[in-house]
Amino acid sequence: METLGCNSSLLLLQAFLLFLILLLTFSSPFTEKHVAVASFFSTFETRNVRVAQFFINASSSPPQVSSSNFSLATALYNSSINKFYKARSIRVEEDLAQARAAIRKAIHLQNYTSHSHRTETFIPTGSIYKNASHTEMVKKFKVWIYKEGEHPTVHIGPMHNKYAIEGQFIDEMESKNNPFRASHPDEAHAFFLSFSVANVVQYVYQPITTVKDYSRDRLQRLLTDYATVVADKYPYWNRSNGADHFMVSCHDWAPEISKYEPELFKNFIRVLCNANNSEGFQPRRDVSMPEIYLPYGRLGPPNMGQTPNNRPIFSFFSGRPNGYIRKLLFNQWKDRDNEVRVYKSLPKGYNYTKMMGQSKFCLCPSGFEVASPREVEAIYAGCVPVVISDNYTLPFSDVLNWSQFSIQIPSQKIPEIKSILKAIPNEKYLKMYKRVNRVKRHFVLNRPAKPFDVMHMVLHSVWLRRLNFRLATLSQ
Ligand SMILES: *[C@@H]1O[C@H](CO)[C@@H](O)[C@H](O)[C@H]1NC(C)=O
Ligand SMILES: *[C@@H]1O[C@H](CO)[C@@H](O)[C@H](O)[C@H]1NC(C)=O
Ligand SMILES: *[C@@H]1O[C@H](CO)[C@@H](O)[C@H](O)[C@H]1NC(C)=O
Ligand SMILES: *[C@@H]1O[C@H](CO)[C@@H](O)[C@H](O)[C@H]1NC(C)=O
Ligand SMILES: *[C@@H]1O[C@H](CO)[C@@H](O)[C@H](O)[C@H]1NC(C)=O
Ligand SMILES: *[C@@H]1O[C@H](CO)[C@@H](O)[C@H](O)[C@H]1NC(C)=O
Ligand SMILES: *[C@@H]1O[C@H](CO)[C@@H](O)[C@H](O)[C@H]1NC(C)=O
Ligand SMILES: *[C@@H]1O[C@H](CO)[C@@H](O)[C@H](O)[C@H]1NC(C)=O
Ligand SMILES: *[C@@H]1O[C@H](CO)[C@@H](O)[C@H](O)[C@H]1NC(C)=O
Ligand SMILES: CC(=O)N[C@H]1CO[C@H](CO)[C@@H](O)[C@@H]1O
Repeated sequence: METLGCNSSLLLLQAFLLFLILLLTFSSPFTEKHVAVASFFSTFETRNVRVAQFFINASSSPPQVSSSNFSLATALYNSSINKFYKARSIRVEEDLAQARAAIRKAIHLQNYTSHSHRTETFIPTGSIYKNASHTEMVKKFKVWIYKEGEHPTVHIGPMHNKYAIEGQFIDEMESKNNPFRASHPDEAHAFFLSFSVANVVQYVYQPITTVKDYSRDRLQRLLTDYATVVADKYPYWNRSNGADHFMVSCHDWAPEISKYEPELFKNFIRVLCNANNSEGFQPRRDVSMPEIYLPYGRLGPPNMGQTPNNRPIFSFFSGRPNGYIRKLLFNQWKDRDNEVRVYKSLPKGYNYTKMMGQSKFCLCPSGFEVASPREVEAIYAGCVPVVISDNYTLPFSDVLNWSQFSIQIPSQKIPEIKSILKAIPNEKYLKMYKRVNRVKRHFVLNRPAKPFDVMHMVLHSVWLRRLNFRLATLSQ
């Protein structure tokens, strides 16, 4: 599972530098010099206005800053100590300005490769992709990891089972060889709080004896303390109001982490598996990350995907009836239909991974939370994911157009699953099947990380959000 058809030369960072900016649907967005940031990724406009309003020349966006907004910027200018911070920020902003310019230029020229003869290089063009720039990220992006705090709640997380991506990401970031790691915070474009929600729950919340012990306050206070410590000790949090700071968590409780101090965390980027829009997930600020189930000692399941005409099962699901969506699914489909095969547990002798590899469509209903490892399992198995959820922001949807390689069905349409899937012409299914195989690389976990894999995709989502605003110091 470590490599998916990438040969090792491809993995060289150098090759990656040649990668293009790709995107496909570029319209030419960069018309005005100063407002360029705001229009850069137009999906983030609201955030610009709210967060970064004094950071950019916002003459073309409606100014709507809350009353606390200007005080920090003004304080930075007026304090002589902060002149140093200003100089540092200018350097960081110059880097980012160059990256934006390079992206604009590539889009303008429609030139997505630096060396067009390097044909082995993966070029993410085509309708699956929306817009992104990995090239500039790999060249420039530097992340500072705060060193404060101790194991097991900080700097380490779960490496296996359903929250594995949380610990794997932390471990990758903390690794000495991580090329994105800044050697000094002054050169960083973003700041990582290497805090593990899953580990807090595992180590701080023991023993759980009464319902009261589930209360989220301890978790919320720990993160608040951590953020307060780094904001007191260093200038970086205040410089951006937390907008260039992020954390990563796959735990079910993570969406609630910032509720204790909403003001402190209002710009903070939360990279979450549980990207439930009804639970405070904000697609323009936060990042949706896939949940990946990792057994011990493996970076993913074996590849058992069959060719399209070797898939006798039309659609398939097996799992526990957790959460309201699966209850609806079971009521409607369990043991009812040979083409919508829904199991609570597989009969003896059936192999889950193998069955996914033999299915055309894999149902991926939300469980106790919106995210489920099934999207990724389906993609690994070359099975078109059928995402059954409400208010779920799918992973990397800034960049990947999920409609091209998956079917999305809201819970009210569960009774129509069969008719929806049956209405898909075989030609269209074959296209989706191919695209599933093309996007697979973005969901594969490699250690160390490799170009365009899931780790790079997570970082890239943070990079896009960081490109989208400027620090105060450059605007005057
Ligand atoms: C990026 O995608 C958004 C939404 O699809 C689009 O509105 C915007 O123009 C695109 N920007 C670039 C740089 O292609
Ligand atoms: C901000 O934009 C306006 C209108 O585009 C322009 O007149 C003004 O010079 C810009 N200010 C700065 C500081 O660039
Ligand atoms: C510094 O503060 C004074 C008043 O406190 C204000 O008039 C001035 O505009 C501030 N300077 C900057 C650069 O913000
Ligand atoms: C794209 O840019 C690279 C480097 O700037 C250049 O070598 C190459 O010729 C360009 N390709 C096209 C098609 O313009
Ligand atoms: C950042 O702001 C907080 C709240 O205003 C303040 O307590 C803290 O001292 C500031 N940090 C620095 C480094 O000035
Ligand atoms: C959540 O999904 C339901 C059902 O699709 C929809 O009615 C509701 O408006 C959504 N809520 C939000 C906040 O998006
Ligand atoms: C399914 O079969 C594969 C290949 O033989 C094996 O690696 C995997 O562990 C099996 N899965 C289960 C759930 O038994
Ligand atoms: C998403 O959040 C809403 C609001 O908290 C909740 O009612 C809903 O059950 C959540 N969705 C899932 C699948 O857990
Ligand atoms: C995504 O794909 C769908 C289905 O093919 C298409 O209708 C839609 O316009 C695409 N969205 C973007 C932003 O490219
Ligand atoms: C101090 C300050 O300038 N606050 C501004 C923040 O944003 C609000 C809403 O737009 C303005 O009315 C305030 O003047």
